[in-house]
Amino acid sequence: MFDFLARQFSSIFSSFSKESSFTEKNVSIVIGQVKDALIQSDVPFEVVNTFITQLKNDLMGQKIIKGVRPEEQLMKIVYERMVAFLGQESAGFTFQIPSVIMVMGLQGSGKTTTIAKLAHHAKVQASKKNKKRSILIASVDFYRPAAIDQLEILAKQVDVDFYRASSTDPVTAALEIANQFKKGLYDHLFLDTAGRLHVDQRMLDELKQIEKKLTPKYKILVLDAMTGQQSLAVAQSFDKEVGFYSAIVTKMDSGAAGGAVFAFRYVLKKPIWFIGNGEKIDDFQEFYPNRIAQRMLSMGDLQTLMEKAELKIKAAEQEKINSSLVSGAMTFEDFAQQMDMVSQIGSLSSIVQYIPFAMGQIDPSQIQKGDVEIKKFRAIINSMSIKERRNGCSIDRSRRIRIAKGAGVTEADVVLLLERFEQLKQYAKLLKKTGPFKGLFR
Ligand SMILES: Nc1nc2c(ncn2[C@@H]2O[C@H](COP(=O)(O)OP(=O)(O)OP(=O)(O)O)[C@@H](O)[C@H]2O)c(=O)[nH]1
Ligand SMILES: [Mg+2]
Repeated sequence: MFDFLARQFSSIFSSFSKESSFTEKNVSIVIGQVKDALIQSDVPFEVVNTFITQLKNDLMGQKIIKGVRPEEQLMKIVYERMVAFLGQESAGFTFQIPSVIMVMGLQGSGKTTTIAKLAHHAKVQASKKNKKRSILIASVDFYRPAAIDQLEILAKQVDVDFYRASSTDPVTAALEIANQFKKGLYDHLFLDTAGRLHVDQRMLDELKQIEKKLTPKYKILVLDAMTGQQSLAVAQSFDKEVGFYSAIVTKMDSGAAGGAVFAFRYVLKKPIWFIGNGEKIDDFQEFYPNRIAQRMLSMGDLQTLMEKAELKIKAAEQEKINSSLVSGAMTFEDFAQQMDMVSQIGSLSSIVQYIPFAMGQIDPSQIQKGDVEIKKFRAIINSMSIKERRNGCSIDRSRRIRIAKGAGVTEADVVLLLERFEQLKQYAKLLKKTGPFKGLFR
C-alpha cells in the first residue's frame, strides 16, 4: 500500500532538487504532479482539489532556506500539510471501563478478524501497565452459519471469554449478550455484527435496534482498504443512519492504492484508529498520521542518516567519551574526539539536511557558524601542549596568546573554546544528575 504514491512523490521531490527558488511556475508544476499522483491513487476528485489548494497556499512565496536542499524543504511542506489532512494527532487511546464496543461493516470487510485483534490489543496494552482486562466477545451474526464458530475459535486463540446467545434473532440475542456482559462484570464487550454485501435499510435498522439493547460506548466501522472510494460512501451511509465513532481500515497489506485512507478524515471528520495489515492477530497497528504520511512520501532519509552514523561511529569510542564526561574528567582531547565524530558523519549542515523536520527550527547561519567553529576548535586543540590538552594546567593569558598564534586564530577564539568546554562540562554534570549520559548520537 502507498507504493505508488511513494514512488510518485519521490520523483516529484527529486526533480525539484535542481530548483533554486519557489516560483509560480515550479509550484504549479509540483501542484500538477501531486494532483495526478493523488487522483491515480483513487483519492476522490473534490478531496484532491481541496488538498492541492491548501498545498499551493503553503508553497507560494516560500523562500529556499540557505543550507537546506530545496527538495527537502518541499518535502517538509508537503509532509506537514499531509499530516494535518490525515488527522494531526494519533488517537493513542484506551477503551474506558466498562464499555461495549460494537463493530460494524460490510460483508467480508474484516469485522470478525478485527474483533479478535482489538481484544488482543486491549489485553496487551493493559498488561504493559501491569493491568488485566476481562473481555467478553460475542456475535449477533446469524446470517452466515459459520460466522459464530469463527469468532469462538478466535476467542480461544486470543484467550478471552466467548458467549453464544441461545436466540438466533439478532435483537433478542443482543439482550442476552447484554445480560451476560453485566453478570460477568467484564471490562469490555466486543460485539460482532452481521455484514451485507451492500448497505441496505434492513441492515441499518437492525443495527439500530441492537444498539438500543446494548448502548455501546464505541461504535466502530470496519472498512476494507481494497474497496477504495466505495468505502467512503459506505462510511457516509453508516454515519447518517447508525453513526459511528471511528474507523478501522483493514487489508492495508493489499496492493490497494490507499486513496480512501487519504480522504477518510477529510470526508468523514472522524479518526481512523487502527489499521489491519494482515490476517494474523498482531497484524494490527494504531493509526499514526505522521507515520502514514512518511510512508506516502517515502521519507527514508532519517533512516539513511542513522545508518550512516552507525557505520562511522564506533560505539566503544562513544562509550569512552560518555564515561569521561559523566565522571567529570573530560579533557580537551576528549572534546576534540567528540568533534571529530561530527566530522566523520559529515559537516553539521550535512547532518541537518537529513533531518527534514528540524529544518524550520534550526537557523542555517548558526549551523554554518558551527561548522567553522568546529574547524577552529580543532586547530586550537592541536596547537596545545599535551599537558594543556589533558587539563594538566590552567590556560592563562600567555598560553592563550601562544596557542592562538599556533592555530592561526585570534585570542578571542581561544577564549570562546575555553568557554564552550566549560559549558560542556557543566552540561555533563547536569546530565549526571538527571540521568545516564548514553547514546549521544542514538
Ligand atoms: N490480508 C488481510 N486479510 C485480512 C485482514 N483483515 C481480515 N482479513 C481477511 O479477510 C477475510 C474476511 O475477514 P472476516 O473477519 O471474516 O470479515 P467479516 O467482516 O467478519 O466477514 P463477514 O462476517 O462475512 O461479514 C478473512 O479471510 C480474513 O482473514 C487484513 O488486515 N489483511
Ligand atoms: Mg464476520
